Amino acid sequence: MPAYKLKYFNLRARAEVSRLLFAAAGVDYEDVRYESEQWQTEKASGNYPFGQMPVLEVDGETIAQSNSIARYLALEFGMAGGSNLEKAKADMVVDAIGDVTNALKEMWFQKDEAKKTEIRDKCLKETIPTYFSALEKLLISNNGGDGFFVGDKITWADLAFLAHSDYHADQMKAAGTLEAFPKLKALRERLLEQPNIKKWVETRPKTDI
Ligand SMILES: N[C@@H](CCC(=O)N[C@@H](CS)C(=O)NCC(=O)O)C(=O)O
Repeated sequence: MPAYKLKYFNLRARAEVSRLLFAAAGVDYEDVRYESEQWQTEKASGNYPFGQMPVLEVDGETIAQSNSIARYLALEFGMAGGSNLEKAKADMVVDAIGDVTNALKEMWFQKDEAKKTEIRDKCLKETIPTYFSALEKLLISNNGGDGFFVGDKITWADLAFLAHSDYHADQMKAAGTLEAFPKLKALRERLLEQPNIKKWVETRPKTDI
């Protein structure tokens, strides 16, 4: 097994899918978390391909871009999907979740409180229900929705969904968002019951996002 070092801020955000992959696969890695000040020094080092984090070091080689990192780990750990078609289906779920995250991000970075509320309402009334209905249908289309998004075992699509669904409880102050989507809600609970994932979620550093 290579020596893995995952570098990010002390946040779940863009690194958590990769951390969940390490946890689910039971693979050791160094979970490096920089404070903002340390990051400025790191950034100036020129060792970050896009001057941003997360990055993953694999035996000293650096990969940037959160989804590229997570996809690589999923491939390495056999959690990317079986056939190329399954891999594409897992990617599709991850990309759809990325669309929702982008919509939510607009809200987080909005300074004007009235606009923030407007975006939040749109997310809760339109974006999330639209995407979550589609995701629930996709889940149901695979073994009736009582397993995982793709194939018959956990892929990074499930973990991306798990990481994302935390944002709802924490950031949208809308813990009930999943109530309208019983299969997605049950998937979240099923994932949280997996011993490796459960252990990571219970012991990981507690952060706002
Ligand atoms: N597309 C990149 C975006 C990375 C990104 O925006 N990173 C932010 C933190 S979430 C960052 O490093 N900000 C500090 C900086 O730009 O100096 C990815 O998905 O990894």
